[in-house]
Amino acid sequence: MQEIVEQIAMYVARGKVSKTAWWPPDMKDQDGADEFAADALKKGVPPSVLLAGCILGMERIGKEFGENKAFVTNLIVSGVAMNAVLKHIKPYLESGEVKRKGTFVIGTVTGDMHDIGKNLVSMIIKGGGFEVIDLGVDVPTNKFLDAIAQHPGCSVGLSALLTTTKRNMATSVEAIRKTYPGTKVLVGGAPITQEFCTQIGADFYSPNANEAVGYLNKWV
Ligand code: B1M
Repeated sequence: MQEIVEQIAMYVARGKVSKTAWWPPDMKDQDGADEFAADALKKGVPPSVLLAGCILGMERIGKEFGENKAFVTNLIVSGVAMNAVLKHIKPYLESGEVKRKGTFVIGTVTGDMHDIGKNLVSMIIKGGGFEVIDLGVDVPTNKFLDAIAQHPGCSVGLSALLTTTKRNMATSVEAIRKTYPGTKVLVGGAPITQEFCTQIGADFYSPNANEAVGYLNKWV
């Protein structure tokens, strides 16, 4: 299984989306993340193994970017490659038996366009039996407030991937707290910590999707 994790990580880190993709030039006409994921699932590879490969690949390209060894365009193609894999594992992640334990509103905060982690959290929470209202990326505070008004009793999740958008998360959480004090607020994303969660008054910090669904299950 480790070989499969490494193979997927390579496709994602190098941004090899599919056989027809021209990037990267040295892999022209070779299978990409799309074909490999479809084939692996057919052979019975657990979706969690493919997911682990994606996360490893994203960590690698993120590290290279942080060291000025990769460009934003590399991040973009890696994101497309990861989405090509997620497309195949989505039905597995979302196939929770028990449906509609409650409603969960989720979005990436204002100024932040990162949605891969948020989408993953959405899928797993959906699979955990919740109705998920996904507000997308760059979500302003008033959009979170409107969604809570439309879905009384829902819980809310905010994702942020940039140090610079953490403050927008704080602003949104503060407004949610003030307007809808009973609403449970979850926060997550790479720069978010338990300490930051406590500081901004959110109810729960989750470093990953599984802990988020665990918290919702406990609370519901
Ligand atoms: Co950007 N980016 N990016 N990027 N990007 C990071 C985040 C960065 C760490 C890269 C680096 O420097 N090493 C860095 C942020 C530095 C910082 O602020 N500390 C960075 C930067 C700087 C930028 C730009 C500013 C670059 C530029 O333009 N100069 C720019 C900002 C654009 C904007 O948002 N306004 C930018 C743009 C982009 C792309 C658009 C090219 C692309 C995003 C594509 C997309 O999302 N559709 C991108 C990518 C792909 C990354 C990296 C490489 C990967 C992010 C990712 O998808 N990871 C990232 C480096 C890295 O993280 N290693 C990087 C995989 C995903 C599964 O993990 O999102 O962490 P993650 O989600 C996890 C957990 O965090 C958690 O669960 C998920 C599953 O385990 N989680 C939650 C997330 N949300 C949660 C919510 C919850 C609970 C858990 O409850 C509600």
